Amino acid sequence: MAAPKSLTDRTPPGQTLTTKWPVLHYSDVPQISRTQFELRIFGEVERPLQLSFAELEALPRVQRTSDFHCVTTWSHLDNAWEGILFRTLAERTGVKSTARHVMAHSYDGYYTNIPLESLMAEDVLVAWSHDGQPLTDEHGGPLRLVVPKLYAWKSAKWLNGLEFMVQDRRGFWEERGYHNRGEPFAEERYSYQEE
Ligand SMILES: Nc1nc2c(c(=O)[nH]1)N[C@H]1C(S)=C(S)[C@@H](COP(=O)(O)O)O[C@H]1N2
Ligand SMILES: [Mo]
Repeated sequence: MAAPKSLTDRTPPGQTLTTKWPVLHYSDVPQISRTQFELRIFGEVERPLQLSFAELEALPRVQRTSDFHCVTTWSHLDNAWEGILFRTLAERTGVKSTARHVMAHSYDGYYTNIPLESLMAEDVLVAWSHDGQPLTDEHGGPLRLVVPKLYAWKSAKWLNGLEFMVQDRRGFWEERGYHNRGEPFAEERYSYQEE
């Protein structure tokens, strides 16, 4: 078995570890109950879906532990998430072969773009629980996206839409000077670094 990675190896360049879990977002915290909640899956798909929270919970659930890196330089390691693999949702909706990108949409009006390929990884999920507790409102409850291998601004809180796209479009922070891809270990922080 491979030796476990050291904390140093798990900390991307320019990041500092924190044991607290900071709360960070742009606008006010939307208060969405599980009964109000709805996830729309649309765009370049065979069967657009509109899932209630109960319908989501009925899908095969998974647990994944992963690290979280915010571009403002804090990292929070070993987050235990529970939810549904993005890949499971992609299979249910039937992604058209022309789709290459996804825009995640949130209840607060936030949106962020991610390459479809990055979302199909085994560690990407839509999560409703963190460290054994239901996600709090401030951390994105009822449901958030978790994309551990990209900076945390791609992990949309208060998720309510997944839009599959042929052409890429930039999200909220990607339009405001942040990198279109955002890989922490490559330190892809700002759009001026894009080739
Ligand atoms: N809907 C929404 N999701 C969002 C944001 C936001 O402003 N709105 N901020 C992002 C940023 S910059 C970070 S670092 C993480 C922070 O997640 P946390 O507050 O749970 O630590 O959420 C991301 N997801
Ligand atoms: Mo962030």
